[in-house]
Amino acid sequence: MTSCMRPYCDLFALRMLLLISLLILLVRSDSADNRCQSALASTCEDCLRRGPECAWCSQERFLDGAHVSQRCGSVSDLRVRGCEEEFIENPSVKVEVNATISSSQVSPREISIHLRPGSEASFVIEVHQLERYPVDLYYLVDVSASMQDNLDRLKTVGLALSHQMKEHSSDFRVGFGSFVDKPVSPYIDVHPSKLLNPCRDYEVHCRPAHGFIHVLPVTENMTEFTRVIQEQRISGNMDTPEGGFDAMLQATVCQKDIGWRPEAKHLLLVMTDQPSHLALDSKLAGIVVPHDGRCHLEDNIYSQTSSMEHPTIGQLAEKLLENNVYSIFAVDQVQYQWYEDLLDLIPGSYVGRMFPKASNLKDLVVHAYKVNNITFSFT
Ligand SMILES: *[C@@H]1O[C@H](CO)[C@@H](O)[C@H](O)[C@H]1NC(C)=O
Ligand SMILES: *[C@@H]1O[C@H](CO)[C@@H](O)[C@H](O)[C@H]1NC(C)=O
Ligand SMILES: [Ca+2]
Repeated sequence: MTSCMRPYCDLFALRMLLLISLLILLVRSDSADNRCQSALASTCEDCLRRGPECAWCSQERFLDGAHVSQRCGSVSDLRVRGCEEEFIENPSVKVEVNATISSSQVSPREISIHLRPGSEASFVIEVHQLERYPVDLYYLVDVSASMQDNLDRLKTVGLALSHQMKEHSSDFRVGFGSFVDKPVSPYIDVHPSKLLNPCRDYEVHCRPAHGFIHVLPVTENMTEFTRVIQEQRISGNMDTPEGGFDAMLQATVCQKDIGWRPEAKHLLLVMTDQPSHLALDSKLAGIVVPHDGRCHLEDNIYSQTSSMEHPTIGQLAEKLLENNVYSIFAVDQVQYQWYEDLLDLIPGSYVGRMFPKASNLKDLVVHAYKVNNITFSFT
């Protein structure tokens, strides 16, 4: 019975096809709009989270008087409803790799990612651990009076450490800087006779307190290192905590002065027998300007020590990360716990107990270096 002539059959089939496609189209756009408009989105972020097909119209007088959720919809829907192209917010997910910066250890070195709220992106990072990595080690030493023994031993220990590190590093360099505390009352005794020699009462000649002095830029010349250590003299101040974080921040951000090499691993070795002052401590001395996180070295001396607060731990951690500096706290047994509590707050840091006269300093640093190599962290 069904006798249709071929041309009509074809036409019928074509019509059916068109109808079905149209239906599919309708269903699809319908479900897209449903997704964008179900449970009224009241902000752009809300709307974009609904799904990759949802966009937001930010045009000022869009559908005057309509509920704000009407601004959310598929791009085509928004166009139809009269939203001008430039007001349709529909950011896409983009991962861009900057291939112009290359490195033998990590590739790519720079990735920029644009995400929309609620979306994901993935990328691959290749890490090649060089076996014998160039290493820069900066000794940041608390030279308050109680550190005399450690300082005395540092030149021999420093040499031994340097020899040992040559087994692990193709190119090992060291630098040196010292710190005490903010040289203002009440941290130091400001009696004129004590300013120049804070240790007068003990009939010892020592040098004035200072926030941070950068003494030796990172070098491979160990003779120079030894000479510099020999010249160091201790200092004195009044209260127990010292200005460690203040000095650490300078040593971290003053890249050029310190001489941190971009391709080397940066180790900041903090030797102290006391905890550090914290950000707000300096209010006691009337110092109320928050630390700005920048380098302030003038003639290798930290110039803002008496005018800026100590950095916060968060600020310090951020700067360490930003500059790829790993801190190693070599601290007195008594203060170990204080520094151990910092480990969670300062990623990539390490704390070790320093035995009297810094006798185990070599092992401590080598161990820190090895641990650090395994838990290679990146941001
Ligand atoms: C890639 O990095 C280089 C060096 O930092 C920079 O000059 C360049 O503009 C970057 N290119 C892109 C596409 O970000
Ligand atoms: C290393 O330092 C010493 C003294 O500090 C200096 O005499 C010597 O020339 C330096 N060596 C090199 C290779 O620079
Ligand atoms: Ca102090």
